[in-house]
Amino acid sequence: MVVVKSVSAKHLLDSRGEKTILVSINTNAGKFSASAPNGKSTGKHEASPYKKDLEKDIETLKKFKDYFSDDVVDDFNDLRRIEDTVEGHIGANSLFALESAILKALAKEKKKEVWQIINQNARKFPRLVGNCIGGGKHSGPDTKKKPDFQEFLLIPKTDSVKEAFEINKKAKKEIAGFLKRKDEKFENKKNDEDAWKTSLNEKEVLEILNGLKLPLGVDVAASGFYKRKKYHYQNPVLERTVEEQFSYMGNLIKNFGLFYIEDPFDEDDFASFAKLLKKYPNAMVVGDDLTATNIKRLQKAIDNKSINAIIVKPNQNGSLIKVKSLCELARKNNIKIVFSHRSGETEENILADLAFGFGADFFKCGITGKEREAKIRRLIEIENKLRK
Ligand code: 2PG
Ligand code: MG
Repeated sequence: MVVVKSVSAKHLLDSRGEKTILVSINTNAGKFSASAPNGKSTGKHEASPYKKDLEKDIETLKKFKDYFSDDVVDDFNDLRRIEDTVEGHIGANSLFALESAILKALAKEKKKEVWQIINQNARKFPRLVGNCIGGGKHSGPDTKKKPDFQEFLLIPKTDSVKEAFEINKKAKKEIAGFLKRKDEKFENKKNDEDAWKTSLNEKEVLEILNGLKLPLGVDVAASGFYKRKKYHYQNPVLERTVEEQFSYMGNLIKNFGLFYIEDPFDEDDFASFAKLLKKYPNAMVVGDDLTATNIKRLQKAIDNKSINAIIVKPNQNGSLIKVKSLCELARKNNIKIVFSHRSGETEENILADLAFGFGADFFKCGITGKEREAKIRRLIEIENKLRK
């Protein structure tokens, strides 16, 4: 069992150069740290990353530093004790980092891997979902012409994570060549998630990607350009009503054989999601901003038959106990689970253990960049050990 003797926290910079939290604990099993990532296209329903702000959470954790010594943690569910102590005092990012550090301590103390603390019998490897071209909020306000969709995703179908990673890296390189030919403004630049920046629009990008013969996905992140009941496209400039957005999404699914479509509508439009899923039951209709890793919103999506897949961003909720319940509810309702990085990432790799332990079907985590690769490599490490 683990006894948390003291806690400290400080800030560090994420891949975007923005501050995020690093929590360190001192335990009977040694010292452990974990950091949390930062989102940019944050859903309005996600839990607040900090109670008031980052510095205040650092202060609060300092104040609480001796409070945890009675909260003995001997298995995953004991994290609840920690949550009872800090509930209402710190935000989701801080709680996520604290619980992650405790899981690392528990794994060490029990001579296990972190994923084994969650589920000793986990055996299923998630399929990689890799962002190769980006637009929207992740490609910066300074980029004038860019796709309105936030992410264009490659989802290789193979049982091996290692092979999928190689396929995605190779495809991403190849894409640079295609972009050079089609996009006269292409400068080999990458965005927040290390995906290629382009001045092409979503249709032009999908036409290029279609040539790869890989299952394709998009994260429309539609809330980012939805205002006053209309979707405001910039490339080219045009407005789409909700009905027009619905038919446009349908056209893209049909014409490009889209396998995966995330947040095609505003984050409160459960009905349009449901309509799309009803019409295209073979596509993955994925909720991210819609569900915000929140169990009540998942239940609403289930009641409305809005989605058949859900993004799980543990730091969007903070409580790993709640993340566990959310995954159980999703699985019971045949909703695929997609564990996901954030656009502002650190080199923390616990996401791989969480995804594997919680039985994720997919792992959305970029393709290149040291913060993304750290997580994919950890998943490959688990694969190598288990498949030996
Ligand atoms: C998303 C995520 C990750 P952010 O919308 O799916 O790609 O973005 O972390 O900015 O919320
Ligand atoms: Mg998203």
